[in-house]
Amino acid sequence: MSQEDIIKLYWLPYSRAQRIVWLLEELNLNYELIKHKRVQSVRAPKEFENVHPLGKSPLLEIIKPNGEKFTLAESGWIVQYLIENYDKENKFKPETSQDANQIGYFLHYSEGTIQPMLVGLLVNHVAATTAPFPARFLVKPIVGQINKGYYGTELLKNLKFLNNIVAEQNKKGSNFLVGDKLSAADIMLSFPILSAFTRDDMSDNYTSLKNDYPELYQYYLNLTKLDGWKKAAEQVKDMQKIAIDGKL
Ligand SMILES: N[C@@H](CCC(=O)N[C@@H](CS)C(=O)NCC(=O)O)C(=O)O
Repeated sequence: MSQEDIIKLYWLPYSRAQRIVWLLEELNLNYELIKHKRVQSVRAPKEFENVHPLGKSPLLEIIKPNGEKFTLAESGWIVQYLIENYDKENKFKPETSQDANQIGYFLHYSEGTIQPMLVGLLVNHVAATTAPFPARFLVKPIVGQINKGYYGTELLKNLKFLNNIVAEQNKKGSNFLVGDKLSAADIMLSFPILSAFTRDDMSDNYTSLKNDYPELYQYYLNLTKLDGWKKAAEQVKDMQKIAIDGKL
């Protein structure tokens, strides 16, 4: 496919941006990957604020042949935009209107519902592990209660929900979340699902996720066997460890 637009992706290690690398590979697009290390262990560098005021990752810049430039933020919107504008072979076109509805739901569900639970757990984990010495004894049980009463419990509810969907899909012979092919739903949800399985440590006593949600875990391992996933992993292997063919 001839591609006239210049596409630049601003990327951070272990971030939501990896799913955009994966989509760019699936769409067979040429792109420039601007990789930055995180600063203060988790934050994006200040330079990202020159691209978008909130300075998060992923950020995408599209430069048209006439010089017109678009800056795209929010991974759900970036995924939607790339598919709407560059999926010339209709690889990601839903087969039915039911599938379109379900994919649209997951595009928003990913950042709107499941991801905030993981962010809550991460913030609480940082609070519990970085509080100064005497306060730590107080902070730890408090955040433990918050996780038990909300973030952890809600995360488990969401993982059960997804596990049930994958189990139903498996019965129909599909390894994907919607229909029988890779969709924007798989691309978007790969990040929270991967985060849940690879960072069990954050969720206190919820360490048996792989055993409790086996279909979802196998689904995640299957994603790491796809060619597009592997090509995307190749692009970033100098800066992050990433599972390929089910192995880290
Ligand atoms: N809802 C946004 C979230 C973006 C976001 O928070 N990205 C993280 C990386 S996964 C980030 O840039 N963190 C560094 C920081 O906040 O300084 C999206 O889906 O793109």
